[in-house]
Amino acid sequence: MKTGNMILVSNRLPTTIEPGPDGPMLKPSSGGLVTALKPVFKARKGYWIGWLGEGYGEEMDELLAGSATDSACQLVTVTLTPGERRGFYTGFSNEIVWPLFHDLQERCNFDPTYWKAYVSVNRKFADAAARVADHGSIVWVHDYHLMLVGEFLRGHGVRSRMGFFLHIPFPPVDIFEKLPWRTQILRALFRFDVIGFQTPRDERNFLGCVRRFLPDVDFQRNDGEVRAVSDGRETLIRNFPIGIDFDEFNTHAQQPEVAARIAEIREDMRGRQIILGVDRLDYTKGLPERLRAFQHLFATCKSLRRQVSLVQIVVPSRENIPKYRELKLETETFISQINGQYGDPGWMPIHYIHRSLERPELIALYSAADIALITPIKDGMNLVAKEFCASQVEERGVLILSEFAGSAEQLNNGAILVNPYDIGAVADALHAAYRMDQGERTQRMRKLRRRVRNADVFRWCDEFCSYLENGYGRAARAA
Ligand code: GDG
Repeated sequence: MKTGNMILVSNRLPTTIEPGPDGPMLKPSSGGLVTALKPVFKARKGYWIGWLGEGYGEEMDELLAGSATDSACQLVTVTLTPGERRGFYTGFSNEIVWPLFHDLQERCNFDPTYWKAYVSVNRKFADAAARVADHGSIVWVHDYHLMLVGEFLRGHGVRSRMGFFLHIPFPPVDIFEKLPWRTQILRALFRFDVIGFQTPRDERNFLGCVRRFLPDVDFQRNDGEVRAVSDGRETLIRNFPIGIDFDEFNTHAQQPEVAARIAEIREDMRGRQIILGVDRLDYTKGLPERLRAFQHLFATCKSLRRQVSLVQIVVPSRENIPKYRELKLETETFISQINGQYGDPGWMPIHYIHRSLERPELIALYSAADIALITPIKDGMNLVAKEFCASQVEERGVLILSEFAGSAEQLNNGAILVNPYDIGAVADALHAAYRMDQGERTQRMRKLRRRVRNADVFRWCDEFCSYLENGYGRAARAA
């Protein structure tokens, strides 16, 4: 192996295996992490280590090699037994860390067998990374599924520079302290050279937890950078808000076929304003709260009936987890209730789409929308908010954004920020957005687009990798 390779480690690979009519087939994975990393790793050499999906056998390797031809990155699969997958993924990752880190402790199931599975699967990922690592490689581990990988890699004697980025929020002390394995996880994270978070709030929460549970760690603060020393090893802790490939959305939205599709969508909606929601089916995305606000809007403001429609795209997610199946049923029941209550033959209040759309169709909807309604009850960043802005080439859409999304920190200047639990305030924001004149819409959207363009995914990657490779950021490197 040549030196200088990037080894990226994440739970999922950018490609997933699924049963097809003629046997297993490969399809692109969904979700924010893969969307963010794909453009970055097209341009880099190295390895991407992850799980391919159920039903993987070695006969898939040839198919897999073909699927990676647009990237210089080689895909390496980690195979997991159904039991490992249940304990590590469904259990520890999605029944403990995901709800806890989104402040939903009442949804956690602190089953000790989940921890055992988490430890052993993290070791498996580390074993796979150790097989391809040498002293020149840099290792970048992603997200909450793999917080122990750094510790196991060091155990293998890997001395490469290693970084960890958390895509979801990091909770405050009084929530994190509920985790029975809190100390082991914090300790393991300090085996990395760089630990990255989405926002200053997450960074602050993490530092608060470290102070409380690892009192032996020393901190030095210099020019806004925090360096911590634990067991003689220095770790940089910093926030790196993730971005999107702005140019891709911006350019795509101007293609003639997308423009034609935008015109069709507008005609189908017969001049009504389009309110757009795009979410993975997940209880953190605030769908029931959003629907309640929408219902409240029609109940309190009759004049808006027949003037707006919500197009709600819900991408299937974690379908084998009972809580997610319950949420699907709850969402669908609520939508049909609202449509039944207010709709008539010429007007459907909510158009519900439960599938993943092709990218061009998604971009056409982002561009055609008059209002984007993005109201997670908590979210690490939320890329949909940024993709909406990048696709708004006519600068006519209004962004209504939850103040609990990481992206609110960067987009507060042009978006209307709302508390998603305050259904009256969300309904008021919808009303204000509906009535907003073109001048104000343009002014706000221009600010938002500038912000999203200037902090794109390439800059995020560059900044993180600069700290990872050199120990300092781009500004210091340029000086
Ligand atoms: C995690 C964190 C953080 C959605 N519908 C379709 C579709 N999508 C794509 C979007 C977007 C992605 O899925 C969703 O990303 P988000 O950031 O909104 O949310 P998570 O999946 O929860 O991501 C999140 C992110 O990681 C990155 O760090 O922002 O906070 O939870 O890219 O475009 N894609 C296609 N069709 C659809 O119908 N093709």
